[in-house]
Amino acid sequence: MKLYSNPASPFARKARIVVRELNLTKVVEEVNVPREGLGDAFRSINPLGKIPVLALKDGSTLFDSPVICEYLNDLGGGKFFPGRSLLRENSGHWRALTLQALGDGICDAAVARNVEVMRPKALQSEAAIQKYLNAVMVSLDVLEHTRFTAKITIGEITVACALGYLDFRLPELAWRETRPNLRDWYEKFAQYPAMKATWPVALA
Ligand SMILES: N[C@@H](CCC(=O)N[C@@H](CS)C(=O)NCC(=O)O)C(=O)O
Repeated sequence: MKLYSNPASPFARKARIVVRELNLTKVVEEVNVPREGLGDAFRSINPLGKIPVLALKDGSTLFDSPVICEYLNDLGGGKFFPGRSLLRENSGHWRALTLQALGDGICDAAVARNVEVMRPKALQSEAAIQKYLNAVMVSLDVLEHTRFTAKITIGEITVACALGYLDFRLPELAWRETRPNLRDWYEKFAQYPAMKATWPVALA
């Protein structure tokens, strides 16, 4: 099967980490899609024009990153999506999915902010830029007070990809300065071989 991705995408990085952690590198071929290959040029593969996409052997395609990661987790017998429980809703399955949504949401806001600042100055909306930045900052504050354990779920993977993306695209945020717990947690998480092997790279 083929994983359409590129080395700058934090969403694709989640799937690329799961592939490595579950030893799926022999069955999942990574196909690099450059920036100019996205949007309209990519709609025949994903109508939304976005990566990541997982193209299966039977011709079907899966997107977006939460769906792909769950599929890969099942395929590789992983435990990144803990089982459901209604007894402790703030742990296990629902916690992992909510943490994943928070990490993905940080990336969505950071990407939207970057798109806005790349527009001609006269067309930029300062209010929109501030709104996106607020979403990132308040989410980081929530993560600073999140208790992380040694258990790694799709939530932790996504948060780590989001922090890596902020370092890559928004280093001026200096998010570590006021968030020592998150800084220490990320410093350890960033040592995993799958994190190191998927470090963001600027597109040519
Ligand atoms: N919710 C999607 C977001 C994917 C996404 O935004 N991908 C970006 C790359 S980081 C993309 O392909 N953008 C191209 C475009 O919007 O034209 C997911 O989780 O997979």
